[in-house]
Amino acid sequence: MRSHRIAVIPGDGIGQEVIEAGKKVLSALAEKSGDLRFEFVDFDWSSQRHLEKGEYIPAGGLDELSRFDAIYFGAVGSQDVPDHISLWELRLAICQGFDQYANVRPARVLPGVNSRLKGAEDIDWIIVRENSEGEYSGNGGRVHQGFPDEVGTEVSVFTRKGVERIHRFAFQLAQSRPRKQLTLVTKSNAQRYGMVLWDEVFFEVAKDYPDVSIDRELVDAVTTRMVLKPETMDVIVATNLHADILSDLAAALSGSLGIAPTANLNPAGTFPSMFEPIHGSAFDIAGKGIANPVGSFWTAAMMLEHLGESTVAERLMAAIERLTASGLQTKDLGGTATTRDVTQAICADIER
Ligand code: GGG
Repeated sequence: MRSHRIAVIPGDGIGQEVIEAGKKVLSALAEKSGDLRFEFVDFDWSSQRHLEKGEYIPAGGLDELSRFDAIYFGAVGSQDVPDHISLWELRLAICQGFDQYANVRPARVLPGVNSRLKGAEDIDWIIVRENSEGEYSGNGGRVHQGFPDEVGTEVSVFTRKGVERIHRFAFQLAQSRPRKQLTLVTKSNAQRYGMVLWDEVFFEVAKDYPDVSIDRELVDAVTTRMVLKPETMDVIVATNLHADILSDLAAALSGSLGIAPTANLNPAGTFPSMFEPIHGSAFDIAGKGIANPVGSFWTAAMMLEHLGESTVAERLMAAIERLTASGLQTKDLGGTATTRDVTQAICADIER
């Protein structure tokens, strides 16, 4: 019997609904396999907990989490807590605490999904987001708060180590794909220090991967290329902030933010990696039972792949594609199905 210990942090809003759905799907896969077991341990780390106890993660919480094989995360964000507090105290505390420096975001149009973008069937991208530093270094401050001469600074920090390791990761990922193509995205015309370091290190690292074809874009220009020439791109590497924005665009072009998955990887394996749908807590639709759980299913497939369960991951991806192709879709995709309808349908497919 193969067994995996999974820490489950549904978090806020629809995170709770889609992760519950994802657990059902993982349990159905384990049941069907017969020789696979998941041990789920639920953590109530959320904005609700912060409001009640003054903390998202209890003392010793990260130590406890470090003993799991993987983390299955929902979403963070609440109307009752400022976003910069919820994000930093939960999601970023885990990503940065566990050095999950490689954030991997695939985008493609699943069968049956109407993307509205002409040529969207050519979207087959993986966006690699630097996930540990840059614009998310937490470096800055405010003085003279509330006065007319108030100042706020937000300093991006790019280290050679941080830049080199994400480029190497992106090159190796590109190398593993049929097209072996990697696009570097920066804004080095306007930002002449950290972004130039990004460019320079990229071209140094490129010498070690001669089989990968490379090109380079400014972040503003790449948005038009993503919309107008989606077929010309494969793997894209960008900074923490740029890739966050580009991956939301990629998800929308592929049909819906509700579909897209993310892996926050600690490639060295010294800490667990964390898997989450890219969407946030979407509190406008939370509690209505209409959230699209497909992003959490695809996320589960990425987690299975990471856990060495490639065959089960493939089985799940095939079931996801049959599900979307069947036309049973939630509101974000133009359908009327509920989270429960979609979850029951995929579980029934897996159990068949
Ligand atoms: N599941 C992803 C999530 O909860 N995201 C919340 C969010 O606001 N993220 C912003 C960011 O990661 O930059």
